[in-house]
Amino acid sequence: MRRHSTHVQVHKGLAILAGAFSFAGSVGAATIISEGFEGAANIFSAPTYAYSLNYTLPNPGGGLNYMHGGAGIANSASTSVFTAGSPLSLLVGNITPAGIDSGLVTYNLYAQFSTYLAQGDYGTVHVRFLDAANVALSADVTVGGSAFVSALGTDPLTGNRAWGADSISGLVPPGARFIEMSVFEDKTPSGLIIDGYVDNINFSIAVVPEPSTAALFGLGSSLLWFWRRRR
Ligand SMILES: [Ca+2]
Ligand SMILES: [Ca+2]
Repeated sequence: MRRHSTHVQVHKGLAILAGAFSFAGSVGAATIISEGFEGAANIFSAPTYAYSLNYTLPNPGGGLNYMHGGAGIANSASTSVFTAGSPLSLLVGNITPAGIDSGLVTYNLYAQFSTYLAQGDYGTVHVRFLDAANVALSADVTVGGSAFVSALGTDPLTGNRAWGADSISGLVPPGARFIEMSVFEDKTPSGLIIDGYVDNINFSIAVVPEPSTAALFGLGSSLLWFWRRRR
């Protein structure tokens, strides 16, 4: 009896999700940053390597180049930070202050990572939400980092490391008007170059359809979560 009731809830959840997605084409959405390091310059003014150097396994997504952290301090742990220009506005693609302040705008941060052999160098992509006065609203949102990069696969013959994609999504904090994006590049004591390899960084935002639908979307997700937990 109980089991049957849960089954019905699942179908409700799926129906609500389908309804929410059907609105997606008619509302605000924007890509704030999309950097593949293919050009002569990049928004982080970061140095790049060519995939043809074979410092890593191939990136399944293709492309010719990716960023690294440049020279660090020899025989010492060190960090370099590469920041994308000045703060970037969130008020693009029909995204409004009212939408953000009502908690109706979501973000997605995505990037790909790799590293040099077994050295343990790594990149971390940070996004900081800023208010109208450029004051940080919350702790940085991050992808990549030491744990993620150290878990990437290794070619048994060459020792070259695989590429892996990390992403995180959530709600743009009310009051946010800008973001600042930085790539932190860290090296362990071995070697000189900071080999936190990063490619295809993307940060996008989108409006959750409308208040009533948004509430239902949340409900649908909760029901799906509940259903999965029960399995
Ligand atoms: Ca690339
Ligand atoms: Ca290194």
